[in-house]
Amino acid sequence: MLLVLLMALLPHYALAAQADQIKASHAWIRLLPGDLPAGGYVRLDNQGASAATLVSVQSAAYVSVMLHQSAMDQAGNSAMRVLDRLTIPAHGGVALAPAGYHLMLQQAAHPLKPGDKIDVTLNFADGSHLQVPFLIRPANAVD
Ligand SMILES: [Cu+2]
Repeated sequence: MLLVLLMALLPHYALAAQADQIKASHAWIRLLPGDLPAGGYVRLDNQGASAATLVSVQSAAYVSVMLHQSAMDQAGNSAMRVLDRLTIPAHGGVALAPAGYHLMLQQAAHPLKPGDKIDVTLNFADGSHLQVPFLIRPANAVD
């Protein structure tokens, strides 16, 4: 009887949706003039007992959204690389912030201005999704 009960319960723990474990905060986008790509920033905290892995990001407001990491190259220049995944450890957090991990949003579907809010969808490795409202901020916003 106990074994049956355990077998009934365990899959629920094993399959806790990654998106449900994540709390997003301080989500914002730095708008740059013209066709320059915008940077997207957010703090992601994992309140679950297993890691959550972000595998892609999308928004109806932009044609393309990529996950990037800024870092210094060996010559001391700031460079960006594309990440195909970003893992948020169990009971841990990852900050997407200027000069580090960030979203790169290209080709706004329609004009945006500071104060607007757009929805961005975070897609996790288990197929779960988290929709997060991002505040549009001006080019001189830093944090
Ligand atoms: Cu970038």
